Amino acid sequence: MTHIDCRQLRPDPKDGRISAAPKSDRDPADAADAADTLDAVVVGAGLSGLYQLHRLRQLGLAAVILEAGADLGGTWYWNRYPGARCDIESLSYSYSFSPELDQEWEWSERYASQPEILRYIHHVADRFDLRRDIVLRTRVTRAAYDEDRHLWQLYTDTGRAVTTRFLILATGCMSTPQAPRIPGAGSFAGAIHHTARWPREEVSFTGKRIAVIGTGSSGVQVIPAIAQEAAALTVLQRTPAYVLPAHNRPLHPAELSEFKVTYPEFRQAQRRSRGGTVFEPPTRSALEADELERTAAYEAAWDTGFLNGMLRTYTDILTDEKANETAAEFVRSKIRSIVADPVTAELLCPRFPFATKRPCLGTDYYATYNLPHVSLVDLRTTPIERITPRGIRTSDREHELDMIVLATGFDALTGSQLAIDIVGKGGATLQKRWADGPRNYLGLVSADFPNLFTILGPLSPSVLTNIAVALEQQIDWITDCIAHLRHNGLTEIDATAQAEAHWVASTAELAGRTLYPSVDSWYTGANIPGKPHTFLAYTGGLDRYRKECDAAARDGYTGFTLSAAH
Ligand code: NA7
Repeated sequence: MTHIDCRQLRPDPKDGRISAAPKSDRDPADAADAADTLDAVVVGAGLSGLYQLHRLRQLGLAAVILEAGADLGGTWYWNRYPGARCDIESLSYSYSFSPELDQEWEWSERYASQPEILRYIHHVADRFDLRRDIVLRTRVTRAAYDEDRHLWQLYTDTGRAVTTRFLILATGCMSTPQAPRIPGAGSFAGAIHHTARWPREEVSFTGKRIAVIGTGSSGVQVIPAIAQEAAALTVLQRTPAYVLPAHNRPLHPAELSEFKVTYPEFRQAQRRSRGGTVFEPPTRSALEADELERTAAYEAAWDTGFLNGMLRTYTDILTDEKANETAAEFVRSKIRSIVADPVTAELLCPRFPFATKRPCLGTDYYATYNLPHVSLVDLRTTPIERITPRGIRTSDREHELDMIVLATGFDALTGSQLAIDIVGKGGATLQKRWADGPRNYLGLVSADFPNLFTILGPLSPSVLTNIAVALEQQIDWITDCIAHLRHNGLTEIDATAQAEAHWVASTAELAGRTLYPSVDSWYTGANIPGKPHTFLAYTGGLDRYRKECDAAARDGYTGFTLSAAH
C-alpha cells in the first residue's frame, strides 16, 4: 500500500476546501486512479472519529478523517442551540482510554453544556495531535468497493477521490437532521432554524415571537432557554415527552478530586456495565411492591436526576405494560403538580409507555409553561396547515411569529450511512440491501460490504447506552480486527450472509422482549416517512454485546470471512 503524506489532503488554507477539478469535469474512474491511497479513512470527526484515528495511528496506519463540518466535534459541533447539554453525567460521558486525560480535565457541571463538551473534544484533538490528519469541509458522497484490490474508492463533494483499504463510518447515530416539509416554508418573512444546524453566530430572541416545533430532547432543552429571552413563545407539540428533572449543578473541586482517585475502578465498572453507566441493578418487579413503596422508589429516582433513574427502580418497567404504567402515571402526577393550568398539564402528559421513546432530562421544562408569555399548541387537535409570510397557520388560527425553531429530530442510526452512495461487492448498494431495514453482523459489518465498519450504527447498543463507552468498545474491536488482518497478511474482512441473517433475527427477537417496538419512535424508524419499520438498536446490553464481539474475535472471527488480495 502506498503511504501518502496526509498533508496533501488538507484543505487549501485560502478557502478551507481541498483543491480539485470541478466534479462535472472529472471521470470518477480517472479520479480514482489518480487518487491518494490510504490504509484507513474515518468519516466524521466527532467523539468516535477522533478516538478511531488515535487508535489507527497506534497501529502505524496512514489514516485520515474526512469531516463534512467546518470544524470538529460532530454532534457537539452541530447541535449548538441554546440549552444544549448532555443527558449523561460529564464524569461518565467522556473518554476512558487515557488515565492522564481523566486526571487533567476538569468538568465544571454535573451535566456538561454543549460549549464545554466541544472544548473537551478540541482539547483531546490537541493533546493527541489529531488535527493534522483531519480534513474538514469534505463530505463523502460515494464509496465503491474494488473487489480485486480489496480497496474502497471514495468520492467527496469537493471533487477529491481517495482510495483506502478500510473505511470506518463514525458518522454518528443522530446526525442527519429531519425537517418536516411544511407547505409555504419558503414564504416565511422571519428566520427558520433547526436545532441540529444552529448558526455559529449568536441568535437573539429578545423581543421576538418564537415558535418551537418538536418536544423531544432538543425541544425540551431549547424551550426553557428561549422562554428566558423571547417576548412570546409558542410550543407546537405533536407528542409530549416524559421529562425528568436533571438537577444539574456545578461540580465542586473537592468532589472532582475525590472522584479522580476512583476513576480507574469507575472506568472498569463502566466497561462491565449494561449501558455504560454504573448503578446497582434492580431485583424486583414493580408489581411486587405496593403503591406506597413504589411511589417512594419513584420519588427517590426522580430526585437523583438520572435519565434512567426510573428504569433502575424495578426490573420490568420496559418489559411489562402494567409495571410500566405505574412509572408513567408517577411522571404524569409530577406534571400535574408542576403545571398550574390543568388543560396545559393534561396536554403535556404522555400517553405512551414510559421510556419507550427516549426520555428527556430537563431543567425547568414543565415550569416554563407557567410563564405568562409561553403557550402550548396541541397539533393533534389543531394541526399545522402551512407556514405563511407572517407565521404558522394551524387548523384554528394563524400564529404570528418572528422566528421558527425546528426541534424535529433526526433520521437516526441509518440516515448518515445511507446518505452516502455505498456500492459493495457485485454492485450491491447499501440502500437496496437495507430497503427493509438495516442488516449487518454485530452491528459492525454488512455482508458484501467488506472492510467497511460502522461505529454506533444500527443493530448495535449505541443509542441505548452511554455512547462514550459504547464507541470505545467498538473502536477497540475494529482496531484489533485490523491489526489481526495486517499481522496475518490479510486484506479483507466480510460478514457472512448467515451470520448477518442470524444477527438481524436475534436483535429483533431481543427487542421483541421489550415494550420498545410497540411504540412509533425514531428507535423504530417511524419518524421518517417511508423508512422501514424495524427496531434499530441492540437491546441486549453493552455487557452482553461486548461478550459476543469478543467471542467472535477470539474464535478466529467467526461469522466473518477473511482473505488476501491476489
Ligand atoms: P426527537 O426526540 O426525535 O424529537 C423530535 C420532536 O419533533 C418530537 O416531539 C416529534 O414529535 C416532533 N416532530 C417531528 N416532526 C414533526 C412534525 N412534522 N410536526 C410536528 N412535530 C414534529 O429529536 P430530538 O432532536 O429532540 O432528540 C433526538 C435525540 O438526540 C435525543 O433522544 C438524544 O438522544 C439526543 P413526534 O414524537 O414524532 O410526534
